[in-house]
Amino acid sequence: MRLNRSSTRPLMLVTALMILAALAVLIVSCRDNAGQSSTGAQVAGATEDINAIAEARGLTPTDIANAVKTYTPSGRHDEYYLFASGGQSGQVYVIGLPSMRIIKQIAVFTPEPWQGYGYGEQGTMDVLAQGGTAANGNPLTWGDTHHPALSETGGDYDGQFLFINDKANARLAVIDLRDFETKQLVKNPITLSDHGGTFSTPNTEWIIEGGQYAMPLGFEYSSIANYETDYQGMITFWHFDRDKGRIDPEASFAIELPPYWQDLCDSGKLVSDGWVFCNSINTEMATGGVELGNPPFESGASQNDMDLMHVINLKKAAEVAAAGNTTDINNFPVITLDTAIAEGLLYFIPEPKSPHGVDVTPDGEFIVIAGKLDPHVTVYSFDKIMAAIETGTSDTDQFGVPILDFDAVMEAQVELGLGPLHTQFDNKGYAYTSLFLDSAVARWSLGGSFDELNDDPPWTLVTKTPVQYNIGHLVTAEGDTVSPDGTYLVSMNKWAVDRFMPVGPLLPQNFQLLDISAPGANMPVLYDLPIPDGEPHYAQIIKADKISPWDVYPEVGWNPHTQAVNPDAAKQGEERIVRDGNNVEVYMTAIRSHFTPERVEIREGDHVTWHITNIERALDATHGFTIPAYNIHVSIEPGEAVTFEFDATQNGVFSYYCTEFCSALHLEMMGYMLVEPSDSASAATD
Ligand code: K7E
Ligand code: CUA
Repeated sequence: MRLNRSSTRPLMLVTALMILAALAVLIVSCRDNAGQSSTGAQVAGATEDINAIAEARGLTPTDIANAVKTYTPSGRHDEYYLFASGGQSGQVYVIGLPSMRIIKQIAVFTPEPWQGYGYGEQGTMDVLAQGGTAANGNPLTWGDTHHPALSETGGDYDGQFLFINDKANARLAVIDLRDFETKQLVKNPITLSDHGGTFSTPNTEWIIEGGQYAMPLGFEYSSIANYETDYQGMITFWHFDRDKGRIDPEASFAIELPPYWQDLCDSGKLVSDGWVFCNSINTEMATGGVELGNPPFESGASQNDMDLMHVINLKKAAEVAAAGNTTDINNFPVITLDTAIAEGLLYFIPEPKSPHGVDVTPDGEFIVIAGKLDPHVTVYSFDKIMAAIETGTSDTDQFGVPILDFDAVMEAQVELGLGPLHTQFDNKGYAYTSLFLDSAVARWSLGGSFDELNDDPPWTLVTKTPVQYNIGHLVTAEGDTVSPDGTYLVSMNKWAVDRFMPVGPLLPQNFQLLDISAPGANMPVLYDLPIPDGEPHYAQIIKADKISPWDVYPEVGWNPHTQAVNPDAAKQGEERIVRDGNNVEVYMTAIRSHFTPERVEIREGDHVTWHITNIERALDATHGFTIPAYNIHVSIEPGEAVTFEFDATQNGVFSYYCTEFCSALHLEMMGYMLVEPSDSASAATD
């Protein structure tokens, strides 16, 4: 082998691969022969250096292959964006694949100082206020984010918007992917906890928010002794207005459901477009009370061999809601359970056993349920469900909801292992299911039109890859669309245990990247990424070229909350301080390396409205702004105009300054706010 160092780029790549192949052999032989390598003489000096590094670091040939699959040189961009829920952080993470580099955290339900989210800037204060207040009247300042959903066009991610739910408070958020900022929070008006959200219909007309723990809809008190009569489940369909980039609560509605605990949902697509599938747990309607001698929830809610998958005719339900055939609860239109039954909007299908995930295959034909207390996945056929609805059934639950015959609609059951939770898909006719108790990812083959895509017989377990440890969700590239990619899978593990250096009793979560590009039994783990900020649940992965965010805001004076120029924004050359009685308005601009004005003189007791426009047009020329002691911090990105308000309650001298190291003279980018004491102020007026 001859290495040509002046070769062209493709040649260099070939050379590099040859080096790696040689290296793999070399390391094995090094280990066998205690450093006496027979192939070592054949490769050039640089390669021996690599070999020495690998040796010193104890890297195996597999490690090196994995490194080459994920290593992303400085300056090179990733192939995919992964959007992950941030769990208890209430935020969303943005991660590049295959490098697994965390690129951004998007502030959603929780104030975030760097982005100036919830520290005075009016737009973000308004967004957080939309999320409602806590029981003590204070703002809610966290969320338990679970399931992000990218907007879709024709069943494919279109890269325009991202939605995510807050399970703790039954809220949704809308994030605009032009600037990766949260634009809207919506509080569910009839229930307190959600879990089955967010899921998008194939053209994002509807964002699905399923509930979780049954309660009296509308939050009114009722004794738990009245559980079966006064407590309800629900599913809410939020209408998304794509032109406005906002959920339109006026055009949204909910359906009342029995007080089972509805868990996850998925939207139909292609053949099943217009239908929605949600599973449920606790069809036993256990109400707990272990302290009174009752069975505890975890066993009380796990008695039945079958729970009930909810099959909902969304298309028809939307017509029923539009026709006004609803009841208002807290001024929100709700289709009652009786109406849902009478109009044929709701059917049940038995599903084993305390299931967790429900996932629709890319062709829309099959619905996969994973029962966490059953070692199988159960697959239902949409065709058969439609036929069974057509035939009709006399079987109902105690609330009168028709139950379809399990055998008539079940297509297949595949035994995978212990604790199956969630399922994703690829482009080779495989499905991937997380096995929580086995701590593994199972690859299994689909039937139907997917059968021809691989050599494995339909509906069979193909292989399992162990993951570290106790996987919850998994996500494949473009995995919820009509055309998944089949390149990468990320295993979202609940426990890290020994994977990272110790950091005390609270350990990070562990995201693991798997290469699923080869068929059959080959499905290696490539990389571990610790997540230090909450327990993410679900994520979605989209091709990088589908996302085209703005470099800088389109025009100077931009208001990100209206996505338009704010006519009242401070303008260069028109900076000023205007007083009207006790109201003071400050019009300020920011550019490297000064604020104009640099002195703001006001009086104690003034109400201050302060506008700042970043008049920069250069990429990444962000300025931050803080007034110490007033808990004000804003981030002003190029072109952005921000406004914040406060009462000048504390007199004294306040040095405001830029908080982003923006230039060599960044430390000089400051000014003084002088707040004259009120007694001397009145003295001055006299
Ligand atoms: Cu954690 Cu989707 Cu909320 Cu399963 S859910 S793990
Ligand atoms: Cu602007 Cu530092």
